[in-house]
Amino acid sequence: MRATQSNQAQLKSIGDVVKALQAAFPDVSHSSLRFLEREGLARSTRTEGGHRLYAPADIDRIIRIKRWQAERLTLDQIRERLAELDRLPAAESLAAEFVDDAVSGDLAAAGEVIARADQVGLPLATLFTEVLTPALREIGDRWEQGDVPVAREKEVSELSRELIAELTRRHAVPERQNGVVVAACVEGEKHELGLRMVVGLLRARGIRVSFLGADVATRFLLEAVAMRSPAVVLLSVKQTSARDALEEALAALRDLDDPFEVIVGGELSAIEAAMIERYGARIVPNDDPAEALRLVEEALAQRPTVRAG
Ligand code: B12
Repeated sequence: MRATQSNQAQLKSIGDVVKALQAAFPDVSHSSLRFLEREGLARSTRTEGGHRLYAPADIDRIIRIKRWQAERLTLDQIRERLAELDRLPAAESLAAEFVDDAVSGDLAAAGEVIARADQVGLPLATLFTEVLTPALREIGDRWEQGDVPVAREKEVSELSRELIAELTRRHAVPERQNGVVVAACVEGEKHELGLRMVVGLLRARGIRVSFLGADVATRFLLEAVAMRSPAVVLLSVKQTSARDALEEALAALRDLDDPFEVIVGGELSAIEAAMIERYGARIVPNDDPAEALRLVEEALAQRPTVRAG
């Protein structure tokens, strides 16, 4: 398959993929990736000159294969699991199944939808952004219309928090030593599931994250920055009412004059883009967690040494 111009920016060369994966999977090499492709397991696209390029989904697939190899699955067993993955219902059907189970109160079944999809290798980013996120938004809409009681919405939020934490732990790979990310929801912002997903994706790439969770007062954010000397600070803001807290945090971070990058995500970030940029911070295209991963990787690559533990 040839690489199109639109997805070119996200593509990595075979050398970059080997470098990125070697800490977690020391046996990954140019020849092992070519071997997996000859076996019909790994996928890549090609440049005009015939060089292999890997999209994020291709890299997720390789990680999945390497995990299964580490669990001693044979190539045939891996082939079977990958075929199961290809047969998995579309993300939107999985989201609908999750919503139905969750709204009817069968939280175990809702959790199973996610666990099963994860087990056959649906990429973490897809599980997060194409299954759980739309499912939670749908539940929020139904709650707003009075179709879902508050107590049920709270149960489902808590289940989702547990699922995201579990998936994050399961997919985490050994940490690279090239910088830390501090991640927090601004003061008053209790919606933390989106940022949790971003943290999960970063840890799945071996990026070290100090995650402070929901509703973090600016003084504690500054404390974390002093403690960790991060290369990147990630902030999340969803509710309109948290706007002033965001501005306070951005002003305080700018005053530190430290060489870290500030990246803001969450639903309010696009609306407040002008204010955010005034403080020298940036927003993430489409508020997309996978894009955040790319921006963080870029920032870490520019600042390769760890300054503090
Ligand atoms: C779950 C939920 C809660 C849970 C949160 C639990 C938790 N641990 O996070 C609880 C019960 C605590 C809650 C409380 C409230 N909620 Co609420 N909640 C929701 C709900 C149903 C889902 C939110 C969610 O988790 N979505 C899933 C996540 C994964 O998606 P996301 O937040 O959209 O994030 C995505 C992106 O924004 C991005 N992202 C997020 N952060 C970051 C950061 C970076 C760096 C990047 C790159 C990307 C990124 O990643 C995600 C994937 O794409 C929404 C409904 C909706 N339409 O969103 C209402 C909703 C957000 N809540 C709302 C309200 C009003 C409230 C309350 C005020 C209700 C009340 N009266 O008490 C309180 C406020 C609490 C507070 N002080 O913050 C409103 C917000 C209106 C507004 N825009 O201001 C909504 C939209 C419901 C509605 N339709 O009215 N809520």
